[in-house]
Amino acid sequence: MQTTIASVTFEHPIFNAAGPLCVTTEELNAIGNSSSSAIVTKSCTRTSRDGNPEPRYRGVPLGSINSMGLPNRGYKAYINDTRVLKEHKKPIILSVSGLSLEDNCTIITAANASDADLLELNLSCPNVPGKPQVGYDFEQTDTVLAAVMKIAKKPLGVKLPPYFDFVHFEQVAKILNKHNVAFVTCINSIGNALYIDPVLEEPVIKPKGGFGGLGGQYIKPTALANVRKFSELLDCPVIGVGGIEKGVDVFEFILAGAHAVQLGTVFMEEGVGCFERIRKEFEDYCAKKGYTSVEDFRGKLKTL
Ligand code: YRO
Repeated sequence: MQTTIASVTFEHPIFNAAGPLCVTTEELNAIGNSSSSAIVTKSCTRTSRDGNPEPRYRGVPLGSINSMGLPNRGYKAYINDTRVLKEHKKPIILSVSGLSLEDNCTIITAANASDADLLELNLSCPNVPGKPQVGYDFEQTDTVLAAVMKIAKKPLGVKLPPYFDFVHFEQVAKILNKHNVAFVTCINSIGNALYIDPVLEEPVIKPKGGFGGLGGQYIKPTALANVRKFSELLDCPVIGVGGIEKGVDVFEFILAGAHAVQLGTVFMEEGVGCFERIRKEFEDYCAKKGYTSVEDFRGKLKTL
């Protein structure tokens, strides 16, 4: 069940998403010691950040909502960690989320000399105050990619927000193909949802009046749609993320065209044990279907 992305081989297609439980060195080592097939670091900024006031994450029956506010130790700490994390002998993916184009360039230049195998640039980030996040502003997406692709010496992919319009899929894909991004990870959480506790008559998280990114079961069909569309339109591999919590979910994402998948909410809720559980469930499901490699069914969703 090996899979390859930008010439980097993964023992199986299931690893952690940037965000949950990947901020501290201890958490990253725990992912290294788990059945996760790679180690993805929390999106880093130029300087360390405490993030938003708590409560800022809440698991709910069908998923999660968060407004963490990018708590992280700053890029130098993660670049240092790559040297130690290498001992786990699995791919290391450095997630980059600078708050300006200049910061992204600084971080990527430093990452060129790290032990990261792949760089994942988070486009769900405000780059210019008053403008939408980069991923929802196609002019900015084009400008940012033109600049970062010039300096990246490691394979650089992008993490995308969800899209909901066929014309948007086509416009984004055209830009990503033009810049030869190494891979695309979709989707980030569905932005600015609101979850209300009717007993307390309050939102469940504190920042931003309760607005936050939606994850988990709520978003799986949107994630599958984004994976399907982009895997048809792009010249590079797609990594799927959004609402995976069982082995059969992994199967569905690969059927839709994913080369690998990442676990967000389920990892936050269950901890590192989710990687071995879901890997085993996925392998059992494939065995039952008579499939022995992901190429047997990747992208082969049937039509009605
Ligand atoms: O709040 C976060 O740190 C966060 N949460 C998500 O679900 N996705 C993200 O990409 C991030 C970091 C980026 C941002 C939302 C704070 C701009």
